Amino acid sequence: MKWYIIFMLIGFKESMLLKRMVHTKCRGVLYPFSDVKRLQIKDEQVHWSVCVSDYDPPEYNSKALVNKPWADPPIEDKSFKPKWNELDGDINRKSHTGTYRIVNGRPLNPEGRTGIKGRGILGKWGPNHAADPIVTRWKMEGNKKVISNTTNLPILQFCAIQRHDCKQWAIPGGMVDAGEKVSETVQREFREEALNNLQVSKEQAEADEKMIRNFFKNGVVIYEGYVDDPRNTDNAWMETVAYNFHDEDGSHVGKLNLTAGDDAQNIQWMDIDQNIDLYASHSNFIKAVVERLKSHW
Ligand code: RP5
Repeated sequence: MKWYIIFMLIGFKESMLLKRMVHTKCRGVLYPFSDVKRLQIKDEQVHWSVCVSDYDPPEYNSKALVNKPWADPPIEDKSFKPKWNELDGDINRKSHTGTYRIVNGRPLNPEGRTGIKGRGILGKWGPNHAADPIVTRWKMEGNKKVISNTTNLPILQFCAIQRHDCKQWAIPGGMVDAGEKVSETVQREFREEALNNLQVSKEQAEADEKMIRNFFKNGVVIYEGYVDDPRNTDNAWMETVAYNFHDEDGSHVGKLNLTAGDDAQNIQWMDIDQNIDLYASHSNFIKAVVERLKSHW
């Protein structure tokens, strides 16, 4: 075989591997907020295309979901007739990843096995849709951008919240409400989690409100798809649309004093580099923003 064909094949295999990176955060030993142990599987056993003949994970359906108006009924409920892979009334059961399979009446996680069946603590069977606002500004010293000594590139900051539930730092995202547009969710979640109780005068609040509404008109979609979220199961999983809202001169949302609210315990403008350790697959979304804005990583 000619040498260039060998190189092409190696390159092709590598790019396939990158695309098929397996989920890991939803394969931890214990399912979040429970004492249910996930069945431990190897990376090479994750995809459904690989036969694992004795795969029989435990089932977990949190009792906290019973009679919650935003949650689906139990899957065996005779009155529950979901329209999989479709817009089901106000509920979006379509996946950003394409058509997911239904096996024995249950939707199958498109990214493969997680070592647990049921829907855990997720409200919906199948995809659970969220939206993530990545609000960024440049790190400044006086009126100069701070440049990294290692990469010679400007350092970017994003609005990070510390989640109440697991204490991990994250993008201030949240679930898309039934019938809500994703573009509305990103703004609502940011307001609830990052702009709670701004202590300003009535006049200032009115001016800020106008500025915030305009600022959120200019989002760029950075990612649409599956989230490697610790709550995922074989039959229920998180998906998101992540938007970047960038404040180039720091005179818009970048100038506001952030205050944690709702699901957030702490909040900060966090410096971005390759060591950031965030909830679920949020670091991957941040990396996409870094590439977009050509900043330090
Ligand atoms: C993640 O969970 C999404 O990326 C989003 O940030 C978040 C939504 O869930 P809650 O914060 O509402 O629990 O998968």
